[in-house]
Amino acid sequence: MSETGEISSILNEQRLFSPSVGFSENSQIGDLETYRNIWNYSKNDPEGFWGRKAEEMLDWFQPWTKVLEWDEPHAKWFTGGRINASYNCLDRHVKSYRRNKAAIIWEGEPGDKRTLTYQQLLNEVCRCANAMKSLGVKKGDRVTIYLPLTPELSIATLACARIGAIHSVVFAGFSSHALAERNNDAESKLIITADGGWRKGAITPLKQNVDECLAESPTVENVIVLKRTGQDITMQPGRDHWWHDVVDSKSHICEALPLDSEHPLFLLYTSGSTGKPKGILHTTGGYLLGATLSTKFVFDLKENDVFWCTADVGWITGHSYLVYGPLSNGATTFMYEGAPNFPDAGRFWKMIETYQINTFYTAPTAIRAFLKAGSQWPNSYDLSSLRLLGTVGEPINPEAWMWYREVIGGNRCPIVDTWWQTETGSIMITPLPGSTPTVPGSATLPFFGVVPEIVDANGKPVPVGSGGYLTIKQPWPSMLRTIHGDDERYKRTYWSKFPGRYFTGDGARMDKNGYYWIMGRIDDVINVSGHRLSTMEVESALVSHPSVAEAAVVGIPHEIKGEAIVCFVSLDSYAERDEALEDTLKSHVTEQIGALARPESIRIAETLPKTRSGKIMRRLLRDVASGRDSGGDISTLEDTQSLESLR
Ligand code: 7RM
Repeated sequence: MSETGEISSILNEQRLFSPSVGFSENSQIGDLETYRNIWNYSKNDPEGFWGRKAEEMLDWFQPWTKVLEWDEPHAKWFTGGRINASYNCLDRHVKSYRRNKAAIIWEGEPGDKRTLTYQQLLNEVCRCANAMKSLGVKKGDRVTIYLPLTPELSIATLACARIGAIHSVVFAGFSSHALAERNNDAESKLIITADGGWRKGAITPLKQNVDECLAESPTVENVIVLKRTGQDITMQPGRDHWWHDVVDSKSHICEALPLDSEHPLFLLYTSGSTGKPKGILHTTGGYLLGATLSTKFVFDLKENDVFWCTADVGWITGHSYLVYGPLSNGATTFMYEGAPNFPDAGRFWKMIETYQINTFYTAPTAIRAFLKAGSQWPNSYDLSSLRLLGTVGEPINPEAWMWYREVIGGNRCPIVDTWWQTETGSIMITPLPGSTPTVPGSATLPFFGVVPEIVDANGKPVPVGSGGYLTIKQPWPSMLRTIHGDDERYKRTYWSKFPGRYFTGDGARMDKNGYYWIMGRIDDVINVSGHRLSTMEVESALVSHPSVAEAAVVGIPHEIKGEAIVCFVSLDSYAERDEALEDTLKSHVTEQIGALARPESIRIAETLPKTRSGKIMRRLLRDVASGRDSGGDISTLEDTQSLESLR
């Protein structure tokens, strides 16, 4: 079986949670049959479906002539149409009853607070756009944005969109070298940054990083610097401009440019497993439609909701569900600058209580960290405003899912486990909260217009219940268009393994109810004695042991079995770290999964190496486990110390 690439699955989760009658009755898609009807229509007549949605949900300056031009693997959506993303996120709401509605409610890490109504946000975006124009930025130019999670981050993003400049947001946690690498690939003309940002009570020296980066980045002509932390920095006259000098003085009027639907909206860099980061290119009309439609239905958006997506705008999740999706829908989006555990592990819950947050969307790694910190933190705040919970970024283990449901959601809020990628632009596989019964650990069903299929190594669909490669059979509007400057890499990475299909790089299986179970990156699959096991399932078994907080599992070469399982675990704070623990955990995995999955070794670690967005970097752990030196790109690693101590 393994020659065809089938992946064995052992996870057998039976708990099923249906949305409450009250929730369903008040939701946009209130039953499974309605979902299925819409999905079938979107699958059978994608152009009809997407054309209708583009008309209903977005404002166009000029209608398109063709919904889709598909010349595999290159898609053009809504050709001939003219649109502006910033106009859709701002102007159209300002012309409506939403003019004085809060668009962004923000809290800084030190506790400072700001609220911007739609009108105020529009004014700021126009000023910023005028400032960029005065510095010579034109349609099609690239602008690097390297800002802390402040309202100015959204303002700068929307200002680029307004004048047709292409933004490349680089997460403020990246080093100067990582910034330079991205900046050079994009050949940005302008960098927008801040003196510093707050993180865990300390200052990240953003401007200093930019100065170092500029030594390696010849294309940059100007730098706009937001004063955030107030520490001393150097400003180079003629090149560096304070935000308050160059933006605040500008007119609050700047017409949104009518852009071709396929005009590039942004580049977002994502690290490949090896080699240099890929500049994922998204374009205007299709991306905006994906973000707008998914926000409305996946989060069952209500006019009065306060919607909180905890991601940074430096990641695709922040682009789609902190900025474009909520604002295009005219929603109120909450933003928080800093660390979840500053000054203590109650920070998030305190803000949920204060701002009466209704929808909370975060990552499994954060949920596991909260679980580890203890239920006493959320339990000391009133979380009853919450209506809906979401997760994204990694497979969520049932243990964490149940804690999230019980302790955060008070057994009342549906959980949407949303699967998607930087490349897909918007949510692809997800429950709809009013209609889809959920099972801990499953992302459940495809979103409208998404046609996934799980195949073996020969591209043949695998039977129900078997694991394989997750592919997408039809183009969708918010799909990436190419990799900036490297269309060959685009074709090779996503479209060559299975001709005619988009290859996600993830393993998955479908159960008898048609639910999808994402098994993690295909590179992370372990082959033990000819059985291909998903690392995620072994990790899930480990985390179900009371002593384990987090687990990462990798395969190392083994003479007999082909590969053997090595586990890295971090322990719960109260766990006893005795001699017997290794054996106990080995037996625990054997009990949960079977003798096949018995780990070769268990290594206790203080912390696990993660990307800055919280994904465990198994590639590095594989090197540690097999005693190799790590090559390749480690610019996304959060904490290089964790890797050192593991070695
Ligand atoms: C949105 C985002 C994409 C990769 C993807 C998966 C993993 C994301 C889930 C998930 C299981 C989920 N974009 N992933 N969501 N795995 N269940 N709900 O994270 O480009 O940064 O990462 O993340 O492996 O391919 S991303």
